[in-house]
Amino acid sequence: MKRRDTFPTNRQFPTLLIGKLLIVALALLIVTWLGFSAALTMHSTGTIATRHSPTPPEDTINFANIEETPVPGATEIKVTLADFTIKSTVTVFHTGVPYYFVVTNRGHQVHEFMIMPVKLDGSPEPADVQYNDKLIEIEQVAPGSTLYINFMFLPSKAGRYEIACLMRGHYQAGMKLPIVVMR
Ligand SMILES: [Cu+2]
Repeated sequence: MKRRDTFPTNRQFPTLLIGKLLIVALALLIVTWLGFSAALTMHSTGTIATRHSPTPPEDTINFANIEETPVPGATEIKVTLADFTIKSTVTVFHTGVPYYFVVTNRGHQVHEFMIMPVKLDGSPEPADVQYNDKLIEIEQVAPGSTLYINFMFLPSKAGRYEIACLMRGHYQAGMKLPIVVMR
């Protein structure tokens, strides 16, 4: 009977230990994150004294402002970002063709213009593949603004992709458009 009495205690011990370790790990993460944001804020503003808020003020958001002129013979592609859809006048592209992307954010929120690979069946790649093999990533397209970008798909980049916005929750809300790049 005595052994039975101590049994639950023995079983609880590793659970308690894991719980404590988790709390310590979480605390470390928070401290690291706070330090990281402080460093970022310092880097972007050059001062630490006036910035105590962990949320960056509006004026530190780096909106992309790309206004390239089209290369001769480029095919114009109109991409429309909205809350929360992506439309494009073309979804089948060819390698070696100069494209001129005109990307407009018609939404009320900040969006991102990204071209990232998907699997052959169209399902998303793991996050590291999405980021490592992305072809374009332009963050922070301001509401109401338009970007003008020349882009050519290299022959080695033929495959399946998505035009996507990976801002928090936007991809899940529908900001993805399958495209194909053919040789
Ligand atoms: Cu978005």
